[in-house]
Amino acid sequence: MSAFAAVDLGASSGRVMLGRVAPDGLGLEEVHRFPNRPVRTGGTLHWDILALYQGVLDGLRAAGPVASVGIDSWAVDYGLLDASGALLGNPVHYRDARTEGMSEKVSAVLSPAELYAATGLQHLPFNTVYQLTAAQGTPALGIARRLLLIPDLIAYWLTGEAGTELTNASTTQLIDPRTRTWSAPVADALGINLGLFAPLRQPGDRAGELLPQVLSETGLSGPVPVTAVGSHDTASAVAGVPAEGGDFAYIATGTWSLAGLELDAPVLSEDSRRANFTNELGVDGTVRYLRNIMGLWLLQECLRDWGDPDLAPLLAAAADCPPLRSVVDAGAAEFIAPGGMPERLAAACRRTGQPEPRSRAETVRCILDSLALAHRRAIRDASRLSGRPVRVVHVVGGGVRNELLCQLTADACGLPVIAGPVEAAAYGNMLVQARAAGTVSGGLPELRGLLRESLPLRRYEPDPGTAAAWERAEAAVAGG
Ligand code: ADP
Ligand code: LRH
Repeated sequence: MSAFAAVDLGASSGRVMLGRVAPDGLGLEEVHRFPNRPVRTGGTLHWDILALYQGVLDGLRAAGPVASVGIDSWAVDYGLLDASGALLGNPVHYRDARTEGMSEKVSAVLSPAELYAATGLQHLPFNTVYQLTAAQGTPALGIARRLLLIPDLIAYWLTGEAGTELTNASTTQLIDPRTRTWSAPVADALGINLGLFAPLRQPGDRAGELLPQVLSETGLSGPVPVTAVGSHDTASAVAGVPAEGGDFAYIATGTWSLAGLELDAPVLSEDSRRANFTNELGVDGTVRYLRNIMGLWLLQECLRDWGDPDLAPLLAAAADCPPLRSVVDAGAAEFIAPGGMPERLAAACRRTGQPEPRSRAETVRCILDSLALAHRRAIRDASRLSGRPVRVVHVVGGGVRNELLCQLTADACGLPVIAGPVEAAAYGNMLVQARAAGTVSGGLPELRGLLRESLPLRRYEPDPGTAAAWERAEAAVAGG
């Protein structure tokens, strides 16, 4: 059988996609999509993990017979299990305020330079090490016997087998990107017990098979293996970039924009650390050298604040707004927390001496101009710091549907943008499964070739008439 269920849990929605490898190419059908709504209780923001798991079960039922199942999700977050394997509370959301002040606590033990040299990870206040530092002394961590990252937790419930998939493990800030295994010195220095983590798994490894109870809940007949994929959604999305050759950059645009390059080895220089580039691990021994940019979260939060108006007319109006009237730093940690986003954006404009957006359309234009500028800076910095030239930018993820964002990104980068697929993470997820099952073969170049043969992609050419304006905007940000 050549059908595969790709479970992709994003911060804004979860989906189960049915991927098929047919003689005339790859197919991907959305069989179930469900909202991912965080829940605040007792002042703490949580993931509603049981609702997500139920969404996975419903999706597997809708998918029908498959050769295997693969799971990817957002990074860094985890659930704790007690000695009986029961979940100790709902996983805490990475946007929860518990990590405030934890960077300072960690740097008192390991300087930012030492931490970067050991792990190659950009500083994000919610990296798992900071979350675990915040959790120190809590009853749950005290009695926990296992820590499972989100996709590994879902896989555990489906199969009864515990593992830690490598690409997502690399976002904990406890992995050495040179050896691609745990960094005992970092864990020891921070008092983190590596024994909590289940053994590492590589993308393509078998991760067990659906339990009898899961088979009956989903109406599937066994055996149905679960295959470890690039379980960090960004790792699967990068595997699903339909690039040709090596001189491409990618931007995975969804709730976040993850912009950077695929490399063979990490870049651990001091310049790289100062530029806040990360060396997350990718499929097939690759390194995802990238920077986190706030992404469409800025837009999602404005829409939520405005009572969820239709997006299409707002984007059309934003396209008619004056370009680059005001831009904010779309990489700034000040935008991580939820709530009051239109006012926070306006405040950032005021603080930097720029005009405030006067309408919703101008706010949207400010967001998209700011994202495009951040995309440009990330790709240029990544190219400079790694010495890798970039000829073309691939945009994948939900942002592919935002034509204005794709065009502004091409203009800002001064490079052609090839947009698609929207569901790159599900494609990367399914291709790793299909290869493990022996349905397709080859390395990433061959898998990407299959994507190029099967997918409609759209090309955006940069408008040279806008180049000077982007130069000025970049200079203003660099000087500010
Ligand atoms: P995640 O995986 O992080 O949950 P997605 O990759 O699904 O995110 O991307 C979601 C984003 O895609 C939305 O916030 C929205 O900005 C954008 N998007 C989705 N559909 C459209 C559309 N029809 N037009 C413009 N943008 C869209
Ligand atoms: C995107 C993503 C990103 C992480 C963030 C927590 O969904 O996985 O790569 O930095 O979520």
